[in-house]
Amino acid sequence: MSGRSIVGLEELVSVESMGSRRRMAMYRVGTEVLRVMTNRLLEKGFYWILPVMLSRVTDPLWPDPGASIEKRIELEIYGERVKTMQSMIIHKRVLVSLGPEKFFILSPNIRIEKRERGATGKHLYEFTQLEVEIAYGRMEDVFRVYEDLIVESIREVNARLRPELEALGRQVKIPETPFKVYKRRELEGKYGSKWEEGISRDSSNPVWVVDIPREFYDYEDEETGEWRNFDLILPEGFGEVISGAEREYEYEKMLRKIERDGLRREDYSLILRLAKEGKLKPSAGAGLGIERFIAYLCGAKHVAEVQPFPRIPGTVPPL
Ligand code: ASN
Repeated sequence: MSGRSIVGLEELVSVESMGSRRRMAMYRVGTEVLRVMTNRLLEKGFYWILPVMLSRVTDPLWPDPGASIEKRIELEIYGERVKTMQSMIIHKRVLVSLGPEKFFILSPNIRIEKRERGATGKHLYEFTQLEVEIAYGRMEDVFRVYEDLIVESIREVNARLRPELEALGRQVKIPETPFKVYKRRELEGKYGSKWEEGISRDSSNPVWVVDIPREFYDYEDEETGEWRNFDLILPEGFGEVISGAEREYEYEKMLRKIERDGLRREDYSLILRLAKEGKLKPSAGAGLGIERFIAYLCGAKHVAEVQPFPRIPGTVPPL
């Protein structure tokens, strides 16, 4: 999965290989994953909301130590400054408070990652998250939702796409549920700062990791210092595929955290106003990186292999 040169990658995802047997099998797996996941969520009563891509406010992706953004894109429309979407987290928080209490969004994100990230095998500068948000939800509710989506899509892919899996020379076994939960501190003790790689290499089932210091919107228990947030780590070096959390909803606390992070409070004035008026509901949610999950099922060498129009950091393809 890692350490490939960008030159090799460009070849791997050239326009000519767009319709190869291997890539066609990947698109088929992707189609099945999207079918199963959206169907399961609809059966559970989630609303299906369509995404937005330009907005006055987006996810700051800061101070997440895992983020490595080279450039934040802002442009002017109708005389106003807008940003391209880094994640719909702020939109999800507002919608879950004022609109449907549980919904999902297939949300395209633009994150201009540093060039070096082209070689990790895991990063794209355009990708899609399957975002979920549940009013008054807890982390465990979100765990159960995604465990079901993951298990059912693997089951269906294995049952229905035998020729495709054969072409890919790959078959992922159905994971055991519930997935194990590790604390980030315990993994740091064992693996140091590269805990994600360590646990991904050493486990054969996906695992949840909780309590990861990051953006202001994730809930932090001020008494214990623990964050009520999580990542899901896939095995075999595929690494993180879901991030999520229970959310902050109290005005004073959010304001304090926004200032602590050195962010501009004006950027978050809407969500702050709702919090101040007591209209921001507690919620929990997460986003699953669709391309990463498909890449895992397909045993892709680089996550960009599952994209017909690959978005590898550091490269700008013809299409
Ligand atoms: N989708 C993530 C969440 O719901 C946020 C992110 O992508 N940074 O927590």
